[in-house]
Amino acid sequence: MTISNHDFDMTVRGGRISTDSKTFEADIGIKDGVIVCIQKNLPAGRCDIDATGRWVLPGGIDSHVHIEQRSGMGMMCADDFYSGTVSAAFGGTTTVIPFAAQHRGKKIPEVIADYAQRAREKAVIDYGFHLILSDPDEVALKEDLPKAIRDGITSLKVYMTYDQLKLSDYQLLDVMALAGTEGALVMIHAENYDMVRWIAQRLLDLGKSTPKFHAVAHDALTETEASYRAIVMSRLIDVPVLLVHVGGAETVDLIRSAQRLGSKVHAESCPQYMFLTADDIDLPGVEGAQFCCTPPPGDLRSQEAVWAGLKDGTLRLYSSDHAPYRMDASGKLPSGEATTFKQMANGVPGIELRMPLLFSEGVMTGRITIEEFVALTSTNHARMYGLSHCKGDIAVGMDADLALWNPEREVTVDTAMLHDNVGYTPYQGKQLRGWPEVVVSRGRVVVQDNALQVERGSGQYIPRRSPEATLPAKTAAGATRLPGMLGLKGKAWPTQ
Ligand code: DUC
Ligand code: ZN
Repeated sequence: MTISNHDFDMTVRGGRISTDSKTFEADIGIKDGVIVCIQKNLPAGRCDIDATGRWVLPGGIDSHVHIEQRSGMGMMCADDFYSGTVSAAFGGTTTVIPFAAQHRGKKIPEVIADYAQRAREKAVIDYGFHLILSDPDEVALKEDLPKAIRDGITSLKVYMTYDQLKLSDYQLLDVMALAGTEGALVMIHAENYDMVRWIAQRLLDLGKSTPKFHAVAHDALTETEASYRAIVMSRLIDVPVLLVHVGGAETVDLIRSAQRLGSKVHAESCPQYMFLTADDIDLPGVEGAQFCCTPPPGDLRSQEAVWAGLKDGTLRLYSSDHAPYRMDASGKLPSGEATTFKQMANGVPGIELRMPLLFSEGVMTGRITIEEFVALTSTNHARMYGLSHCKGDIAVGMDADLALWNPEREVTVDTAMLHDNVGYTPYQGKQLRGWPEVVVSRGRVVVQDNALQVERGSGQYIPRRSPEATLPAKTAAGATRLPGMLGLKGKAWPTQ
């Protein structure tokens, strides 16, 4: 076949392409935002990107980001849909899935419409939404959620802790059952509410209230207990669940064992559990608040467990859980120097450094392969969240979402080089090797020459399909399927 140079809006030529399964050298031809040709020696398109010496990877998908969202405690994130998506793009990410967050008493359709409008005006890369559900009442379960899921919000996030967000076990079962019927995935923040509350109260009674005690209150066992409970509930209902931001070594072991027994439990971890420890929080005064996320970073053993879990597939997703709060009264320090660990906003920024951190510390050190990197940062997210028809791969017919990495570029992390609106980074001073220098989203150059190349609002909403985990399961060879409790596995549950 002869291919004329009028055939392509864009070509990316001379690079080394990696997907989650293979690495090869070829050129990429793009038309109307979609990859239409992958082969060697393509003629240049109207826009021709020289990828010589670059690793051409699928654009990242960050499926756990808090953007322009008010926390359960009422704090507003420092990033809006513009700064959040710009920052994502500079770090090699071309799709984000932030949350539309329902606060109690708010109507779900209004919540979704509000987030959709704000994102439409500001996002520079493509996005979907998960729904945070804090009020699963009858209208939600019978009308609003089925409609939201049909409209492409195919994942629901629920909390087992936090005063304003926590669902009871009864409510969790309701949500899981609904998700099972409608083909949605339930994402779970798993921590034992009363264990955290009990430890926290004792610390406060003893006058131990500075941010470093956050890591004491949120003991890793609180995550393990709640994760176990969530897994058992998922077995009871026979519905898949996804445990988000897993940080504890025992929790990783628990998930691995449950998966080996056939439980439909999936899991995610984040940079803060691989590159930070509780020692980072142990700073004088309120300084440690910069490193406080929930669950908090653990110890070196838990870091190793997370790395091992990502490597062996126990943890399939590597997301940022970007939760941007400034070190001022708007977020981390509502009571200034007197702020207690109970008052500060929880979360760390990471949307821009998520991929560079793993590229440098994982791929360039040989801890993971480049294909594993692609799977963990992009392809698995597309599969997990119903985007694999258009995102997460370099193949003909897929959206032209690409990041061209320079594996030799050395970067010393500094807050000033980042594009978020947080004012600090927990990774300040870290030396990284490898950086995404050109980022393409749906055939548009988004980042090049260290500058943003697209307009505010040029990202698109992507309605998502049913997550792969919710489709009929293929039993892994050798896996032992647990019998459903009460002998009801696979049967329809009464809905009235
Ligand atoms: N913990 C959460 O539960 N949400 C946002 C960020 C965090 O650290
Ligand atoms: Zn969470």
